[in-house]
Amino acid sequence: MKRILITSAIPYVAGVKHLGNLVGSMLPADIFARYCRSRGYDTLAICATDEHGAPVELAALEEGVPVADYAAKWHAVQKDLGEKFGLSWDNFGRSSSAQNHELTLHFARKLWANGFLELRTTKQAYSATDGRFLPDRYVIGTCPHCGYDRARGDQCENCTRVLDPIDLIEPRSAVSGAKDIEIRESTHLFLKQSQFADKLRAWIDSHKADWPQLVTSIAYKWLDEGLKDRGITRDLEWGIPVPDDIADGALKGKVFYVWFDAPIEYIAATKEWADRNGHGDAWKDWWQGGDAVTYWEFMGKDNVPFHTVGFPVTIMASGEPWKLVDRLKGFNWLNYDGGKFSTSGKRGIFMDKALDVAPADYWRYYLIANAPEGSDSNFTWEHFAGVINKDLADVLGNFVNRVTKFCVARFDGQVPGEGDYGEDEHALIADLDRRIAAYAELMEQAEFRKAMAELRAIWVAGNEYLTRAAPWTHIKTDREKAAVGVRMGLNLVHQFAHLIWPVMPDFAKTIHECIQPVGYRGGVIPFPEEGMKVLLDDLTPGQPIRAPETLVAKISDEQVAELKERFGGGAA
Ligand code: B3M
Ligand code: ZN
Repeated sequence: MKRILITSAIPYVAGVKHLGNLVGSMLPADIFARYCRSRGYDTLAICATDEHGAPVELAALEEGVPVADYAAKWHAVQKDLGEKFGLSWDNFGRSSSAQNHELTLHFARKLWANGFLELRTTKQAYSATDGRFLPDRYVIGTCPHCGYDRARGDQCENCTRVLDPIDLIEPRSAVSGAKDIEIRESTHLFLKQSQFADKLRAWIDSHKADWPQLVTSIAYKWLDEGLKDRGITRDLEWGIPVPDDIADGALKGKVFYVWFDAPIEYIAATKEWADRNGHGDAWKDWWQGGDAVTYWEFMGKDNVPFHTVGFPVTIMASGEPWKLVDRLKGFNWLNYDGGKFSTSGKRGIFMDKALDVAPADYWRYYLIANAPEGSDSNFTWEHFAGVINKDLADVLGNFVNRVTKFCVARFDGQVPGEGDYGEDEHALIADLDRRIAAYAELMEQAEFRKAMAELRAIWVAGNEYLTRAAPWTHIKTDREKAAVGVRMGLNLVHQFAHLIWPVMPDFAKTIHECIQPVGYRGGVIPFPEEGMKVLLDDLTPGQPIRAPETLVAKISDEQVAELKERFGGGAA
């Protein structure tokens, strides 16, 4: 049996995530995980909150609460919102867990013992006004590579290059705006990444065919610029403390850099899952399972360098057989009305507010059908309303309503058994067999936009069939002919429920309960393994069905205007 391990980039714990964060990692990971489960693959989906690092420490400072309390509060909020969006993680962990402390120390000690860490004295930004060392990302200034004037000291979000604060032109404190940034000396642990350049290049070469070009081009850009050794400790209080047995206590009072321990949390969150559920060493079978496990990662493009260089080097340097990522699915940006989504600028739509506007499934479908795969994509309220109204209301919802309502009205709400399928039905079945196979293959490869286009084409084919079969016309003259159309239509409705479950689990459940009330106990709605064949025999003549309440409510022009007003718009 296939074993599929899935992680999505773990969101920083500070605050509520916006839809750009959702579509770039957590949502595609969930849709892929559900698809794998629907195929019966042994699947493990892992996410967590990223709880260390300067932003969290500083956000807690601003709220005036202890960092641990701050992190616990927002972890709970994010978990709740994720669940409301149907994100079906096997574990949504916390990078501050005991398991992550333990595993991060394990890796650090291995790397130290293997000679891949060394002490270096660094020059570090310090602000007398702020009275503290300033973490990299809290120094802002102009990027020396592209000239972007709000580049952060850890990375330029414009050109994605990784930076050091000291590289920035005209640096200032992001905490206070103070320009009195002085550079002080501090000792830190450095990971000798440069020694892994050849190994990394060979590994990335081996994935040229199965990683998106977006991902390999970012990885090569990094290698081509020459790999720098990277500091993996910080002058912060909140984080995983460096133990005294590394470097004889030279790093007392310092913690590991958040980007060192965050990817290790993928493994630790798997151990959290095993510990909580009494699965013993199963977490190790996932992470040291060799080729028996296929490991997929999902993330936005800004996280790609840390997953094609940083984390792989940690694993390679450990000398232990931990899995390297097999399939790395990276995403471009989703923009909001022509500008960036921005957490700090509160621009765009955030996960909590989104659910006040529309149910989770509307968002899941809209976002994944327009996912920023090949290039950035752009959210507008008009576009959102158009997709919901056309694809979900006119095509999917209307089909389900037409067939079920007609069956209730004219066939006592029972699957009609009269008549045999004719040429048109058999042609449709053959067509859908092909389309379902194509949809499955696209989902296997996590090609979401194309997969959604195929799914939509399947609904359209159903609608076109129903229009041709026109049971509402034939019912007056030829009840048997009408019965064939309705039976086929109901089987299609049933089929749709199975096909859409990975994307729209709530709709799938609603539809499935109407059409096949017996036998379904919730949970996974399996993929129709053999195209139409299996499911066509599933509905027994005489079996009762129901019509759902209006499945998809349209979004009117007035609502669009109101939403634009409420959420703001116009170019950033
Ligand atoms: N927390 C960045 C982000 O939320 C970071 C990802 C960590 S993945 C190990 O985009
Ligand atoms: Zn730049």
